[in-house]
Amino acid sequence: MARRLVVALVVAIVPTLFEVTTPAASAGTACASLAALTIPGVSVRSAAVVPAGPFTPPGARQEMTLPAFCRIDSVARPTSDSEIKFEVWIPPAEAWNGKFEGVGNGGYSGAIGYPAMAAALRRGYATASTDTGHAGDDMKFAQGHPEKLVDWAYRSIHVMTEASKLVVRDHTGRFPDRAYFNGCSSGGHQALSEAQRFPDDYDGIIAGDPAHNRIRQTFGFLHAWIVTHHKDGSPIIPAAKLPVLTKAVVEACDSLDGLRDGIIDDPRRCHFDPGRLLCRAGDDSSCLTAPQVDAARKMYEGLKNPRTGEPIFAGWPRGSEAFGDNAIQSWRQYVMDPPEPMRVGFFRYFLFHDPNWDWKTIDWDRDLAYAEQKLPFMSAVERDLSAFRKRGGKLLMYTGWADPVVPPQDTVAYYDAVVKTMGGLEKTREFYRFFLAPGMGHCSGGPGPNQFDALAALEQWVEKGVAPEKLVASHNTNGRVDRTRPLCLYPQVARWKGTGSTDEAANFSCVTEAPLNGVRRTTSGTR
Ligand SMILES: [Ca+2]
Repeated sequence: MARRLVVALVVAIVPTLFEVTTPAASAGTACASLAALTIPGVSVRSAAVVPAGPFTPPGARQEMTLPAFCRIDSVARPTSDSEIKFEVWIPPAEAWNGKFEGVGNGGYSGAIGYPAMAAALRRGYATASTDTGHAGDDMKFAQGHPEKLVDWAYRSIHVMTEASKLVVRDHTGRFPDRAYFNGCSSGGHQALSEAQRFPDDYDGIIAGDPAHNRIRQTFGFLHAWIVTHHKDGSPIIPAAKLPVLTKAVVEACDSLDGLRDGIIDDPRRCHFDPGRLLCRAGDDSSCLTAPQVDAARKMYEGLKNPRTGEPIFAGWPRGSEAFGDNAIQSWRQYVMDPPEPMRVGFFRYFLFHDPNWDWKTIDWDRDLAYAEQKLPFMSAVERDLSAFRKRGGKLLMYTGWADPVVPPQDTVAYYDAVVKTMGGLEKTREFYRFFLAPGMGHCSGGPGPNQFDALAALEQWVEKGVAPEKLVASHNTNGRVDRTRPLCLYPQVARWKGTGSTDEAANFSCVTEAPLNGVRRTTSGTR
């Protein structure tokens, strides 16, 4: 109810902001002249042609090599406390593919996604990205600024999208033929939020590893930190032991899918118990102490309501403990390494407005109910996507089965919930398709094939009506492709045909396996 009210208010506000006062351009306004463009609620700060060659975005350490484009740097202020910076990049007429791609953010953002804009531009897209209304990843931005929290949560992407289309029209003389949104992690959250809240914004949407169950995800991080840290704040499982755990998990469960390839196809079928690594005599680097075993079990188990036993948020999948050298390729970055719970700022600055709030006072029951009642706009968990379907929108979602940040079981649970709401799998697939990447980490990386062109697949679907049955993904080592594999349309899985290299996608089929037995559905959120 509260969310509906908030959305209704925004819908009421936003159209009045964007009643453009300039006449529709027919031939297009020269790039530099766009600085004088008038869009209510938006200030164009600069507009200039960037010639082909090296370009160093603001705040970036490395230069990019880009084709020529018109760069428009703007600020949108849908409320008096808003300061939503966004950039629009438009290729010259001869290079423009006639389309627009909005790109998403990571974390709590506070930064324009220049690399994603560069990728869009190189494909001929006009593109836009926003800092989501504040600078930097620190969550203090919302302390005393409730409108900035709304900007971050969903408004900035919508405002950026509407304004960008107008900027494109003014410069090129027409609105984009198609609009796509492409994001992973928080960008995946933004993607689903757009499909749910502003279905008219985009013709096609890519939601990668979506962190859209945001409130419960944050409670999940808090719980994960508490069960994996000593009272002094040091991690119970040392970083060096996480790869030991992954190695044992993969040894135990690799073959369950019929192929020993270092990849666990579906971690829900893996029931490896870390107790198998219990040290027999004293602690050493190859075994786990009893408290370490307990901490690992709780990571897999996830968060349950202590009063009712009801699952609140999924645990992390077996195989996600540590599969690479970077902290993001393990439980380290979001759970083990931080000196206090990750995203504790949610409770301090967003929910309780108390910078001294002590996580030890958390009440999983009362405080979750309070958060979902007070900040429903922070999540994007609506499962009725009728409006997006009705406007002909296409939604492509993917996630990594070894994601150590956003538990893939939660993403699966959301898709299953949408399927139920939207009239079954076949009806849902007509506009919303889901691809799971075995052995892929958070948005990329991992032992499984994790590089694929979701946008090309979505273009085919939106523009040619060819719905993707699979995405062919590649795995790279030192820049060289050493394995390709299809990512199959959920709930299908890739199975080797029995002949040919197991490193070549052509030797795999997408098949439907028997349903999981005894697998408990985890987390549903306010769905
Ligand atoms: Ca395997």
